[in-house]
Amino acid sequence: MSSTPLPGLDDESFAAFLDQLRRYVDERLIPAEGEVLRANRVPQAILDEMRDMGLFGMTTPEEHGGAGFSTSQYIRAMHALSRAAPAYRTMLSINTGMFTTALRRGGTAEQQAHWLARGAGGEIACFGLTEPDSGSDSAALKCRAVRTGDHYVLNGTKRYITNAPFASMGLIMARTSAENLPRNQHVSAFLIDMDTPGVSLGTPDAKMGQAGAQIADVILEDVRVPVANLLGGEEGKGFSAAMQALDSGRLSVGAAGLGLAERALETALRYAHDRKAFGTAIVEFQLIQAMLADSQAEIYAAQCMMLDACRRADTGQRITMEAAAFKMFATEMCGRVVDRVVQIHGGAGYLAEYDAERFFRDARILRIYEGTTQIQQLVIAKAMMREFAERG
Ligand code: COS
Repeated sequence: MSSTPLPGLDDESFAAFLDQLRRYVDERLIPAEGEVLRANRVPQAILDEMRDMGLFGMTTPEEHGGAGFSTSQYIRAMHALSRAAPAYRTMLSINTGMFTTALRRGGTAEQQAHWLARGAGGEIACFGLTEPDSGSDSAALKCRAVRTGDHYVLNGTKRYITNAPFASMGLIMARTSAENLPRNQHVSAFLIDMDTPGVSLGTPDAKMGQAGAQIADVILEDVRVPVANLLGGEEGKGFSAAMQALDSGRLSVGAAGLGLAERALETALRYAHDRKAFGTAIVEFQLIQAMLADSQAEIYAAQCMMLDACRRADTGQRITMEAAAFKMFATEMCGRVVDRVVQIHGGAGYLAEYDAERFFRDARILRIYEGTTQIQQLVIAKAMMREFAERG
């Protein structure tokens, strides 16, 4: 099992990659947003381009067909993508984030060789932790895996599963013990092919925002999964794998909040220059300037947090606290920024015709998924208390 940080590209190659990605975002992804919104999906041609650019394999080690990006490189790439509609990042993010992290940290060599290569090649993955009766309290899951000979039989329902409608692979958390065990060791993780008999999907859920990013229930009825697909080959490793995967997922969601806030603020700055009131551009009014300035300062703080948390991850440190703090701050900040952006647009900010309204709706889920703000507060406080106890 490998858990060492990935080495990453050399600085010059990464700078060239990021430059190319930023151009792709501006010249291809942003102009295609209308199509994503109308069809409620990312066009196939764009998915193919993203595969050809190697974006699905950003965090996969080179020996498994990926680019081997360091955490800093990966998160900076997700940040760059997040200037465009959230669906683009979402199509990649389960592969490059939670699925790959759990496999790299917790998978056996054979599992890594098989599943990482598929993910890097662009087969879409989903990650099944949440259930109808367990969201924040993830260890209370009911989905059951019972061993019979050389298979486990899985039964249960997973809810709000991002990318499920497009996925061919899933990493599914299920309980291998009816009783709750210390350190949540009743939770195990299973790698499954989504076309396994007994796996079916609910109708994709209608949502407030983030058009093109789809979620659905994953229903498991007597799904037979070979023992070889138990993550790490050992029962009881699932919760830890899920939490480590969430550390990576939270950095990515923080970067999404930051990218969206930056895009929204640019839109407001442009609007404030164009829009006239009382005989002058509204950007000249100090109360408008205050909203712009507060937003810019908060964006700067989130940029610094992102770079610091990623730098720590690249030195091999556990970044549970930093990922939670960045996710919490960046997504709450994004909520404040998109609200001000609507305000700066005035009545126009409430109209679907302007992007401000869409940004406002797209931002709302960021404070909820991959751990609500309240869960991040618990994670941060727990880390503080643990450190305090260790200091004695
Ligand atoms: N990295 C590695 N191991 C971790 C870990 C992490 N980030 N977090 C937990 N673990 C492992 C550890 O082994 C831990 O035991 P120790 O603390 O003794 O080392 C064990 O798991 C149990 O962890 P913990 O005691 O923190 O679990 P809790 O039951 O207290 O739950 C919360 C913690 C509530 C924070 C957790 O359930 C959570 O994050 N919930 C939100 C889930 C979520 O984000 N869902 C969003 C959708 S998923 S796509």
